[in-house]
Amino acid sequence: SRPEPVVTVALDPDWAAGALVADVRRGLGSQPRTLPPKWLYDDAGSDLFDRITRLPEYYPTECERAILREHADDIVSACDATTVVELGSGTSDKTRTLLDAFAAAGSLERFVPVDVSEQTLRDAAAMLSERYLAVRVEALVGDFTLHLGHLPRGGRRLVAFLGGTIGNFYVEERAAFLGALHDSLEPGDWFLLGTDLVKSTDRLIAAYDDAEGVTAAFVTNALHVLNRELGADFDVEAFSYVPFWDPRQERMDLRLRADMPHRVTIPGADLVVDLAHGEEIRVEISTKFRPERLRDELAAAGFEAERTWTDPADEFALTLARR
Ligand code: AVJ
Repeated sequence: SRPEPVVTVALDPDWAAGALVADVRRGLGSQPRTLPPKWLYDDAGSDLFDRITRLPEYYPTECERAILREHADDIVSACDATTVVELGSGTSDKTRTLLDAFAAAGSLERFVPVDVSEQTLRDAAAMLSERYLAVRVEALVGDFTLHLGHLPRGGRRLVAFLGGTIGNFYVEERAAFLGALHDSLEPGDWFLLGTDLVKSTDRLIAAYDDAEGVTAAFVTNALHVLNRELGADFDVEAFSYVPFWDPRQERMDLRLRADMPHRVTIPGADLVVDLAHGEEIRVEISTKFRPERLRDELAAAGFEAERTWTDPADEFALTLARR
């Protein structure tokens, strides 16, 4: 008989709709105007992000993949995990390299992919349970900023948070996330974190302002999401994409700028926003890290960084930490 993945739904779609309204009211209703990046990943946004990962300028995906190819066996032998959890797993594409290494060592009992997109998760879970016949797949439909308390217990767990997604958080959100993760784990559990590293400004700008304009389309999709989900009337053409490097905070700051004065009505959020000519909405930040600072932040949250692997050009890092 075919193995069947178990899928638990922690995310309530009605609640998610309410959270979008709250985020829009909070972020667009005050200055500086912001929108949280998590709403960028509807179907169109997920496709655009997928295209970003294949752009020649966007190095993080390929760097992280190279580290996993080179060091998956080291990761498996450095930790004694029997359960692998992946936060924001999507198609679990890169993770397969890691799971293959665990499976080859015969030590993996369970894989827990966690993602907000139920259909993507169901498809990935079905594929994975066929690929790893000896592994129980227990998928969790959830938001990794809210539902860490729903992670299955027992066994020794390794939580993987890849892709540099932690760079989307503001400093205080990062501390809150690491603290919540610490609370949801047991002493001896493991955390594998992917982070993009500080590097030359030119290289960073190129990665977030690609020649084909895919990143601009991805960020602009935020306005399409609000038009569709909340009946907003953003004139999407009236905005330009403005990516820049913030050297003080060491992060990319990705914004949309109104090219003319623009009144936007957002009925679903019961909000009218008057944007001045040149006014900007910050849609995403992407923080870049320095290894020593990362170790300090992990330590402050109760994790001890035990190993760090980078790609040959030191562009991206995978850090293995212990709770
Ligand atoms: C998925 C958050 C890691 O910050 O590099 C890519 C998202 N935004 N290009 C990143 C993104 C614009 C990406 N993360």
